[in-house]
Amino acid sequence: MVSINLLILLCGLLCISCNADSNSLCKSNRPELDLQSVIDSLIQQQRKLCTYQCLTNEEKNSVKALKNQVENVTNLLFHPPLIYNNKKYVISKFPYQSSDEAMTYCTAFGGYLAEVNDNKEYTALQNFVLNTPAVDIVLIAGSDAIAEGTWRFQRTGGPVPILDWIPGQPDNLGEEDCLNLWKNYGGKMNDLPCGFRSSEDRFMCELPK
Ligand SMILES: [Ca+2]
Ligand SMILES: [Ca+2]
Repeated sequence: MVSINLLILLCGLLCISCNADSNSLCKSNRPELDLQSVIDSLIQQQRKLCTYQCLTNEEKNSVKALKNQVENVTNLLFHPPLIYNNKKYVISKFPYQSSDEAMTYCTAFGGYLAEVNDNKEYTALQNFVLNTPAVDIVLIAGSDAIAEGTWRFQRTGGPVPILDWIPGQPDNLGEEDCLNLWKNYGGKMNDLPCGFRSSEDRFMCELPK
């Protein structure tokens, strides 16, 4: 921060000397520096640094308290998390009324319904479901509501790259357009209704670590 201040001061002095003598080296053939914008950008950077470094102890304690509160609420609503690949995955301790409602919960915690992007992540999430007690069916991201049989992530619209169905699934029984991992079947995939199905069903969020 001290060095930024020094640089700002030097820039300021250079500006003054340029204005005082128009024939000085400032008016040479060298391309002109837009000193004002350099200064503006330095001041802006200094402000950014300040948003963290210039907090008072009282403010830092408020931030800490708020983080603790979020953690306490998270622990109330979700089973202990899985940390994988710089992400945090959590399974709800309560059912969902719809996949939209589940997504709203995930969004409220800064994330989204867990999206399986590759085989390693799939294996990690399967094991997470298998190792989490009192959980059987767990909703994750993926829907074929728009075109039956074409599975896409609700958030991005991108295709679900890994589809590893339980034998006999997807059966679209009644109308099943949402994706879940089923512990009873090794944590493999099944289609199930996007609305409320059972008070035993849970959902999984993918959150920033
Ligand atoms: Ca379907
Ligand atoms: Ca099914």
